[in-house]
Formats: sequence, C-alpha cells, structure tokens
Amino acid sequence: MQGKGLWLGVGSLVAVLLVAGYFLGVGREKTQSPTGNITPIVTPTPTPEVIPGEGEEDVREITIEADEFSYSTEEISVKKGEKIKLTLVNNGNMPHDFVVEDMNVSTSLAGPGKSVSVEFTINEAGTYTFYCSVGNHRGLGLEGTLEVTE
Ligand SMILES: [Cu+2]
Repeated sequence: MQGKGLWLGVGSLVAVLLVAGYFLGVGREKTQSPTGNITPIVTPTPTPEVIPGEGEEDVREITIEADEFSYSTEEISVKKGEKIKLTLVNNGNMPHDFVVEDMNVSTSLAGPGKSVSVEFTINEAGTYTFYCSVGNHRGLGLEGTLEVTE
C-alpha cells in the first residue's frame, strides 16, 4: 500500500534524524569538555574603575534607631528625587524594620543589636508615613513621618 509505505518512510526519516541529532549532540559535548591537557580559557573579570567621590557623593545617609516602641526620629525630611540610604539600628530586644507606607520601600528585619539599610528615592513630594511592620509595633509607637519636599 502506498499510504503504509509513506508512513514507513516518514518513520525511518524521523529515526535517522533522531540518531543524527544524538550523535551531533554527543559530538558537541565532546568538543566542549576539556580532555585533560586543555586549559580552559579564563577571561579575567575586569576590575570596576572606581572614580573617587562619584556615585557616593549624591547619596544621603540617614540613620534611625528603633527600640520598644519608638524611633529615635519621628520626622525625617528629604528632598524629592534625592537618593537616600537609610540605616535602621535596632537598639531594642525585638526585631524591627523600617517601611515607608505604600512606597515599596522597606528594610529587611533587623534583629536586636543589628542594623539594616535600604536605598530609595521618592520622586513625588508629599508626606509619607514610615513604620515597623512587625506585629503591632506600629500601633505601639514605631511610626513616624517622612516629609518629601520639592
Ligand atoms: Cu518593630
């Protein structure tokens, strides 16, 4: 039958392709794996050029301390578009963090005696609220105001 022959033909063609693919794949693997005395070429990682002052000078560093249950500063004022690196120092006995409400800005949790940092820039002037997201710490007093001025 013609139909059967065609299908057999297609079948063996697929088989040939599979076998060829297998060998091509093996061949490729062989050329890639070093055979002992081939030293892999290691491209040296370029040392990033550090221009003194550049990138550092326009980051404003702010440090705020937290304990049970208050921040050392209840009002932080920054400028719109200003790059801020905020460090939270936890002087308390519980974990605390620093979150700016609705702004997707938050540090990770700082355990007792630890500090954590977050870098952020707020591009819209306004009054924002920061707080600790642990338990009811916000309600207990770990809350403050972030003023972003023009
Ligand atoms: Cu807390």
